[in-house]
Amino acid sequence: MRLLSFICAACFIVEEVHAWGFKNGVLHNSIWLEQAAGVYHRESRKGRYQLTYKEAKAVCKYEGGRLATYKELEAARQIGFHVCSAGWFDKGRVGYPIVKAGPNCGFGKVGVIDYGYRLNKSERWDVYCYNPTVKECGGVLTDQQKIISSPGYPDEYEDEQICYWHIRVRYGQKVRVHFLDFDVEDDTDCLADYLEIYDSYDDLFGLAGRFCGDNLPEDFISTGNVITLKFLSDSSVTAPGFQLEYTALNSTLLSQDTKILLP
Ligand SMILES: [Ca+2]
Repeated sequence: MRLLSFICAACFIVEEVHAWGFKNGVLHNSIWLEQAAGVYHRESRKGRYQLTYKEAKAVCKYEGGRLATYKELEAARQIGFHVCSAGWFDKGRVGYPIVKAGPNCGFGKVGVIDYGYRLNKSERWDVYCYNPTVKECGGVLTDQQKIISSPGYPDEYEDEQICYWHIRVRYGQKVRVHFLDFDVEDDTDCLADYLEIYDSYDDLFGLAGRFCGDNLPEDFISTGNVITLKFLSDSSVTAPGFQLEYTALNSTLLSQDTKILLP
């Protein structure tokens, strides 16, 4: 009987492993990783496919990393890193990691879809960076709706973090940010730790608010289809951080209302 129980338990484990393992060479997993094994994807703050090779290198360096090598990209892919955007990687090569074959991405293939070494380094693509110590935060988000948390949430974030989330929804839509939880080191003028919202795709223009403390900020609605969130923590005192949800709003109804109001 004990043996039978053991066998059944073993069957169960095999099934579990199977559900999350490779099936026909494809990682059977419904959640694709946004970063893995120190590799992550970035696009220009101007949008998709805007980086020359030189600019791509600068993006990785700015965050303390460097361009990923083919081997690093493939190692990340093997544990679930899946991105449908071609980017520069080491030595002027361009490609992207595909875990699950699909009709709209990767020509139905699985693997690092490799465009090879580009002769023209002025071509514009995204980039794949490598930084094994990178804090898990930030990224380029194009989903219609998503919950974003400070790194480690609901545990306290660490000192000296900087995260940028570039959010881009469809042209003609707006982005609504709704705060679910907020507790960031309190400080006059929020100069120590803060979350900033920019009504633009970078942190140069359109600062819409800087937040710290434990008051839940009000909802924010963008004027266009892009926003940037910047979270920064200084070298001492941490807190549980924040959680917020952004949603893409169709502004069609809104503009129809506006038209009615116009003379
Ligand atoms: Ca702090």
